[in-house]
Amino acid sequence: METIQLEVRDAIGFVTLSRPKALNALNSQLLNELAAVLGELRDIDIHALVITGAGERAFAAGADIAEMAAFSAQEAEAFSAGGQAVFDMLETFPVPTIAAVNGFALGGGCELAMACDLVLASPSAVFGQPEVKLGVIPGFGGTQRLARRVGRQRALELMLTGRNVPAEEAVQIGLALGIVEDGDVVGAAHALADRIARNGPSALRWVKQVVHETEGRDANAAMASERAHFALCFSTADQKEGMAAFLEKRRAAFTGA
Ligand code: CO8
Repeated sequence: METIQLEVRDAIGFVTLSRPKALNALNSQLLNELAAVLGELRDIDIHALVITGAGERAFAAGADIAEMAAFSAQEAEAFSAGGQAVFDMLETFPVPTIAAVNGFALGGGCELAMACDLVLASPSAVFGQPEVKLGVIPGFGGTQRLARRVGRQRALELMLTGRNVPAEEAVQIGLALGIVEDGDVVGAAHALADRIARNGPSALRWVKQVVHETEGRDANAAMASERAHFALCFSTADQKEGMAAFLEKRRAAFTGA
């Protein structure tokens, strides 16, 4: 792979977007390679996935403007569909995903971060959906995911002005979970992934599944899904172990069974 680096360490997948000379802009090659890596990682037993950008300056400064500049409407639709499909793969990835945002996360870069479950930011991180400045709109899920994160009015303000959002504001409005003051966002993501991985694996998978699958569904259907998955937990050995460990005042030893 030329544009994606993958490392698996401590049962965590670390995916690095790697086109640092173009501030890790998302071109077709990178999106295809990201899809291939996510496909490979689905078959590996990992606890979590961390995504970051190579270099000091950017997570990803957007979809690749040089590639898009001469697109026809049909090519634009295909590019948008491809990006949406990869980000959907990420959003529904079976284990928790963490974006470690180490600089610019603009346009498609911000959309990529929002397709992850949790977003950690370095103090220098800058978010935004500046597409309107280029005469286009977000095309990799931003019109949907930004409103879900920050609410409709704030999302519209950000997409209509295209302005940059510094890390501190990103946390205030719920776009990012927190700022990693020493700047080691990948280290902080690793620590967060380890903390999450102490919990029951099936419970983790089902929390994520219920939250995502019930989005936009009516309240009764959503509650029914929560109930069904809650019940499913009681067919696992991990539920018995987790509750026994609590009652015996010891730490649970989950096996994923
Ligand atoms: N695409 C391609 N190349 C880029 C991009 C990008 N998005 N961003 C930066 N680069 C390149 C620059 O062209 C430059 O290359 P070179 O050295 O060859 O001239 C290199 O990266 C370094 O960038 P700068 O010199 O501009 O660095 P600065 O520190 O001066 O500025 C910025 C950094 C502010 C991040 C600036 O590069 C910038 O504004 N970039 C574009 C940000 C942007 O508008 N992103 C949104 C793109 S649109 C989008 O993402 C839509 C997604 C949905 C698509 C749907 C499809 C149809």
